Amino acid sequence: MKKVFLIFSVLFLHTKSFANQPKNWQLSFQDAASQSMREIVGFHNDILLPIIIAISVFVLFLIIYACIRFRASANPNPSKRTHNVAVEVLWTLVPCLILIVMAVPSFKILYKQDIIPKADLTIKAIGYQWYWGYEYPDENISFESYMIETKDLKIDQPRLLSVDNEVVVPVNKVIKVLITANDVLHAWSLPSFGVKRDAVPGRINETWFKADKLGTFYGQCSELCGIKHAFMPISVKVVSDEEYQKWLLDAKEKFAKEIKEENNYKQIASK
Ligand SMILES: [Cu+2]
Repeated sequence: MKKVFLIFSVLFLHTKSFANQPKNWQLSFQDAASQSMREIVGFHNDILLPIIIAISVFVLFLIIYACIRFRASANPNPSKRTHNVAVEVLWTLVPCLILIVMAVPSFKILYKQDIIPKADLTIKAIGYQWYWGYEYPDENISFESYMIETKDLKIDQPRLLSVDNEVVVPVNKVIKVLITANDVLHAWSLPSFGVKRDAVPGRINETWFKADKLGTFYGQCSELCGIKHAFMPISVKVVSDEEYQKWLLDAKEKFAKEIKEENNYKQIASK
């Protein structure tokens, strides 16, 4: 009994217990940390899954029914029928209706995600072979984010997902992400936020998310980009407003972009 309960809880209650990174033997999605992702998960669980299960059960029933009802031993003289208008109309119309039932909520979610609300913070993600570069254009911050090698991992850092410099964003704020690449195609993807966009050299794609949970969230490059494609993870740390301001002060020092050059230039220009 215990075993049955365990299997049941793994199969059906997994979304509750999973955190924000992939787990061994995981089924289905990671925990949602944004309204967008909750809508995607809801669409999958409440609309797609029931339809998939109903179709599978129906087709299985048809196969079993046909095998028994029309078996050779019970039908020495097989039926010669080739057409049935009613059945043909039905098997065309019903799938069309099912597709429409799926398409309406799907497009609704898609277009809702496509409209970027007024951003509280803009960050820029640049894909390189094989790491991510980040900029906070309004804060004059620019840094690179490399995966931490397995041998250098600290105890609570997940393998292949931890990076040296995480993106830090405040909770409950609209974050606009500008995404591009500097060499080949990459893709910036973060499952918990329901975000995935191609990083295309010479072009800027944009997306957004509003994280409503604190914590570190992990994603990976999702476009085959070369030999170390699997080793350029994305790590976003969602913190409170105060913590973000604190990080910002440090980051402006540590990751300052071209301040010195600008000052030098101003000094030279004023001479
Ligand atoms: Cu890549």
